[in-house]
Amino acid sequence: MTSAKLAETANALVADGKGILAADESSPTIKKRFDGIKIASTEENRRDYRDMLFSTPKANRYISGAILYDETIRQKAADGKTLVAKLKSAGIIPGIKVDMGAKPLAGHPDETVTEGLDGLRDRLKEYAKLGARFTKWRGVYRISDAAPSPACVIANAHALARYAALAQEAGLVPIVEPEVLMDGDHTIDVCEEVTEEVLRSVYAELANQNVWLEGTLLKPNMVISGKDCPEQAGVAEVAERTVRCLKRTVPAVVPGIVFLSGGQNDELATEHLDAMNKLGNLPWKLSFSYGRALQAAPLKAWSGKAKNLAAGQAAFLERAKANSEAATGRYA
Ligand code: 5MM
Repeated sequence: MTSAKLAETANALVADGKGILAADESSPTIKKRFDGIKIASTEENRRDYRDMLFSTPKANRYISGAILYDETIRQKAADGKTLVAKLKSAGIIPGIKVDMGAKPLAGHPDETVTEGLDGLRDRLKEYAKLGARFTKWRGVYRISDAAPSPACVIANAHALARYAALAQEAGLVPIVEPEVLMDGDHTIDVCEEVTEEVLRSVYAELANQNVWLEGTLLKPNMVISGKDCPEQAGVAEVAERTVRCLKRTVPAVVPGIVFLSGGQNDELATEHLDAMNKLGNLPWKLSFSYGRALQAAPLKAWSGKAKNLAAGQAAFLERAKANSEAATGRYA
């Protein structure tokens, strides 16, 4: 696959008013989500839930791509069609999470490094055959008095860049996801400082590994107050600081930045994205790659019951439409 193909996929994922559905919850995470609606995390329930989202009529007006988990990319829906085939026929680009999760970083209590580089070249080839056109890898950074340590920042940036280079070699667009968690009582100042340091290190490593930025997307956290910080920054401040931080660190040739929601409530995640786009004068597209902020409402409406399928899809479409409007700064 040529560079042109990588750029074409990256640009299609951030086409005007479109964003990504992150549905790549690993088994422990989807179990947590299903616990919330009191249904068992069986293979069949996971399949039906994801089929419900992917088959939502007209979703492709707002959703460009969906990130899958290893189980999902191999799964067939109850009607016998693969979930990948259903996404493709709905006009949604299939993607795949290729990291093997954040694991304890030796010598650094409470910090993690994301693993999964061993054997990645072969896994990427297989995912491409299964129909994936883009990939995702998430590095996780916790804020505390001692964290993130330089070791955590360097190790995760290195892994993200090694992954991105391998993904491009396989003809798959890498979504580079460095997530500074909102857990903690830190101020928005600290979040901005840490996010800037993390993004600087990520782009330095991407350059070291010869990653072609035009064929990548960035999936960062927003610059936001810690969840338990007594002073919560408002929407305008989050938007201004996030855009300032990104302008300082993310090269203009990157086609798009697709935010994670990170545990923000879904309405706020939409308002923040909208406020950023309303600022205008941005070198890249700013859109969404939300998991919880797109799925919380449909998960609740569906609640594991086939009779609620239409209600689940309506709730999903509503969040997708709102975020699509926010991705062009037209959310009212
Ligand atoms: C959907 O959740 C993704 C997978 O997490 P686990 O591997 O821990 O199960 C996660 O990477 C997600 O893609 C991003 O964090 C964005 O999701 P949110 O919910 O933060 O928007």
